[in-house]
Amino acid sequence: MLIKRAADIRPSEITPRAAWEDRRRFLQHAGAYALAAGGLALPDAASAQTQPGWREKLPSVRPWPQSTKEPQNTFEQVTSYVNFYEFGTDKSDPLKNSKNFRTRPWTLSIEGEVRKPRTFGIEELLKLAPIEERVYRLRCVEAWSMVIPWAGYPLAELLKQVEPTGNARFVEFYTLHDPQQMPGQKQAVLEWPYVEGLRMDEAMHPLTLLTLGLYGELLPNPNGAPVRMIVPWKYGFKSGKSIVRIRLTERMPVTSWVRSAPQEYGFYSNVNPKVDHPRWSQARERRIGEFFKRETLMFNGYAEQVASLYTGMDLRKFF
Ligand SMILES: Nc1nc2c(c(=O)[nH]1)N[C@H]1C(S)=C(S)[C@@H](COP(=O)(O)O)O[C@H]1N2
Ligand SMILES: [Mo]
Repeated sequence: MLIKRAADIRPSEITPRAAWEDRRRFLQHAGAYALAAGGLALPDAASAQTQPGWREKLPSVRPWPQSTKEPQNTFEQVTSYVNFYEFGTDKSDPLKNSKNFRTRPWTLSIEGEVRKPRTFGIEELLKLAPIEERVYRLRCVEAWSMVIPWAGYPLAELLKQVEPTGNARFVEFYTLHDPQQMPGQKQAVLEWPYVEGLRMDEAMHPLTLLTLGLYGELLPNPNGAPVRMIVPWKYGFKSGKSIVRIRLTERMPVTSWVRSAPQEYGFYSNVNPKVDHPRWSQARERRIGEFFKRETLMFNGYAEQVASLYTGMDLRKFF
């Protein structure tokens, strides 16, 4: 690896601007990077995705009555306008660079403060509880949003299988670490693997979705196949992709974004139009496909369901 931890990487790699700077550095060091990045130059965007799981129907999906009725973003938008830094920092990178990502076999282990630590195969996960299609809003901290028909079941269904102990106060989610398959991990954009976390009550909340599908099909690779989190009232980065390990802990996890830029990203990261990001406003957002910006709603529109989790907490302090 040529570039271990570039000192000039700006704190917020999550911003489009940072991604642009990244690209500029890429051009400046094109020769060196070409060697270092190796697998980044994968097949072009136009070529069809052929890996197993691409556009494969989920056997049975029942509608979820509380889905938002807002117009949905298209499959093409959801799979091509993507943040998944393991496959590159441009929105369009993951679609092309994840083409050969292998999601079978796949296991998810659950450990830490549980009475029955266990490893689940992906086939087991697909059968563990009835899969619902839940149309949720997803709002990125970069101030864009989409409406997406995810498929899955509450994470609580999985966690109750392993019997959390009384010491379990937080849940940590680990993305796969495999630089051979995930070329973005050859660059120190973040510390790998990607780690996210929730407080136990957030993890057990019925809106918190263990996500296995999208548009009635198995989760596409750019969106975190074969299993990811979706936490609809928090900024998108809380919803880790391609998860292989879940750990229940007594202490608050240090998440990837908190580690890389603690002054910009907090552990909670609830969508909150009143708490600006240090470098830009969070008051409004652009729905992908729309021209005019719309106002961002408290807790991304899920206040009625989740506000009580935070009673008595100063959400400017615990951002
Ligand atoms: N492992 C991993 N998970 C991740 C990310 C990432 O780069 N790596 N990006 C996050 C961000 S910033 C967002 S907005 C959402 C985007 O999910 P989507 O691309 O499926 O819409 O994934 C989140 N989960
Ligand atoms: Mo994001």
